[in-house]
Amino acid sequence: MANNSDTRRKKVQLGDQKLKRGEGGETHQIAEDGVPTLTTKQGAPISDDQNSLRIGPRGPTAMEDFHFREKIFHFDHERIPERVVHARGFGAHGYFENYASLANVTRADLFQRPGEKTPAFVRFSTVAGNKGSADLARDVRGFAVKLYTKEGNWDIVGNNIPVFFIQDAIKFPDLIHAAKEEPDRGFPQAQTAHDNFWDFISLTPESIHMAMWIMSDRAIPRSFRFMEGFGVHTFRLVNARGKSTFVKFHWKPKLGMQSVVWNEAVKINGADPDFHRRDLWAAIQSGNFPEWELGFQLFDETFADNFAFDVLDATKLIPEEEVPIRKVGRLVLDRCVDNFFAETEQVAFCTQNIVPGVDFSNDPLLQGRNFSYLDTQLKRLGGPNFTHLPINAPKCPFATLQQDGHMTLVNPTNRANYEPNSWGGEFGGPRESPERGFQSYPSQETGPKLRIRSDTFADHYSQARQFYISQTKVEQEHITAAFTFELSKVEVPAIRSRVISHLLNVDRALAEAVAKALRLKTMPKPAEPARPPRTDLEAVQSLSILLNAHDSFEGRKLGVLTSDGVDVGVLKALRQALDKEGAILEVIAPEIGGVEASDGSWLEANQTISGGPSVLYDAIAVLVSDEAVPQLIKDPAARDFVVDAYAHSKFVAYTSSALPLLKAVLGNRELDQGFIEIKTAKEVADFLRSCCKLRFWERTSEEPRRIGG
Ligand code: HDE
Repeated sequence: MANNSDTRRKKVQLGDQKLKRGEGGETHQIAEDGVPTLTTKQGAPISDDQNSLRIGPRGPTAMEDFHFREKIFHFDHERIPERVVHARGFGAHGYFENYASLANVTRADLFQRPGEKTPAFVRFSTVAGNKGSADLARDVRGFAVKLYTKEGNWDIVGNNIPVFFIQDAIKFPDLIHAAKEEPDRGFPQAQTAHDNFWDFISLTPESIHMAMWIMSDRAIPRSFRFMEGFGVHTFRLVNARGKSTFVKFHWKPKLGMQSVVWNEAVKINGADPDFHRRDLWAAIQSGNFPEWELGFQLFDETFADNFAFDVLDATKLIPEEEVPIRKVGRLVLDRCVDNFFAETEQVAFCTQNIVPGVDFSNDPLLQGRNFSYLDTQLKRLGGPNFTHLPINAPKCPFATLQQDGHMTLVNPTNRANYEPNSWGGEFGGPRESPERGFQSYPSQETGPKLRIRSDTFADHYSQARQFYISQTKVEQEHITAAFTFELSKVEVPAIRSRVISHLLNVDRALAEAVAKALRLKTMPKPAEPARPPRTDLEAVQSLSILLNAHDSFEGRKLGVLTSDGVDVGVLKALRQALDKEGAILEVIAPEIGGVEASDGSWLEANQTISGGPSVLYDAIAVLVSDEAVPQLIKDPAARDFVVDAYAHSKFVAYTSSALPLLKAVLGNRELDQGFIEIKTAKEVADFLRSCCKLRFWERTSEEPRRIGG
């Protein structure tokens, strides 16, 4: 019988693996060469991990094989229930740095001292898809931040869209059932383009504002690094004197916002389903730490009473133009997790995790969430002691009188596990602190007990319209195309019509454009609104992605298609210019082994042409040699590389030798100003300046930047 135990020991790679040492006697489990001995969970050394124990070489497996049984038993229990929503997510560590003392508005400890850093963990996610779904689903993105403050963990469990579908938490299960895969068939997954979703939306007018947002490019972000975050609900801040100020939380990405286009999203999902997680991981690993600024929109009761909408209604936002955002600090993500499961999967965000100086509002969605998050962690993590997991434990001292339960790691060690108690000193345990402890804001609450929705929540269309007219022409075209795509996947014509009947209350031109694109035979009547939509809300710049772009290529990626004979001078100039801008260059070559450049030097490739399609890049350069062109013209992947970049309005740099490829692939289309020939360093600089605009929208839209329909 083969016994390869010698080679087997060498196979154990020490790598980054941290040696888990018991409390004593640890050294004889580690051989002299530093390689740890494989053991059972009980620490018993294992001699053979390749063969189970059996009776005779071809006989049955012995029950006494404790190593086999432990190994299989543990494997069988590796999975925990995935999150019922936001199952697919990706997390990273970092810190929040406070700019100035905010003691006048909040007593929250993390905001008291300028420059103070608070450790943070952030998990980004999609909502509808399962854990293994693709990153570029059209969906809301979760933006959940855990701040390990010196007075407890504070979780801001937000999204990348500032409003929500529903006004009352009791509708959440219905919304999510409708959005996720249909129960009889188990599909479609990670998609809202199906009957159940639009059936629910069309029967729930309060969701129309949010529907506008998810049909916009906000729902297909280029990367987590390029999206905004929102706390969504109105919260309270409370200062040391007990004065309360209402607040809405905003996260503003340092690199500005950017999205992809739908056709690109669909292709990215095939080319790299992990596009977003890879992007965040790569940025952090390379030291380009993603950053957001935290902003407060602060307002008082008088503003709340006079605002056109109810500040407790999560289907509404307060435009920045009406209540400006005050930047209070920055969030930096500078460390990837050591282990995905232990940290990203087991992190337990709870909206009710707040700290002294922050308080809830009566938003009925928030109130419902405060029940749901704690409850869901019990199911997911299997017991009440999930706070003992390192990712969930506070980093400040904590002392409770709670004890026992599954998997407890910390129990009170004092004699008294109750209070009041008369044990003094070390035996008595922790005591409450009226001065330091959390005080709920003493708002006056009275009224009859009713199942009712306030009248002040009844306007469902006005802000949907304001959102639409605040978009540039390109963005409006994308919204029209998104509605058309989604509704074309709906099989029941009556559902399509019902959605259009709502769009008629938002913007007639939009409704007509979608109806036409669907080839709807008869235009429905506008849905009966609970309250007539207002038409006096003006377009605001803050709601558009394109009007807030940063004019920068920092943090973006250029894909360079090369071949043998690639012009090494041009490539060098490109690399230098991109380095200076803080952008990344990837070399794409016919074979992964690389290419021989014009000066005979060897150039390593990052991707092959089929492995690195242009959808993975923000802009492309085609630097192939004359000799390579005939072969590339025949290669479908090389053709798609150019055609897709063209169709997705990307900037394309090229050397004159590559021109025949562009011409052959694009047929008789004119090379517009988005195509830039590069030879000199100045031309390379000009190309990069164009790339800062991110897309050459003129190619696909006649009036790319005009606001309003
Ligand atoms: Fe959530 N949501 N949610 N949600 N949510 C969950 O908690 C829920 C809502 C959000 O990365 C669940 O731990 C209800 C709004 C994020 O781990 C669950 C309602 C917003 C995450 C839950 C809402 C969010 C969740 C599932 C209606 C933006 C992922 C797993 C009232 C402000 C957190 C979990 C992470 C996760 C319930 C609505 C954001 C079931 C009942 C509005 C970012 O508890």
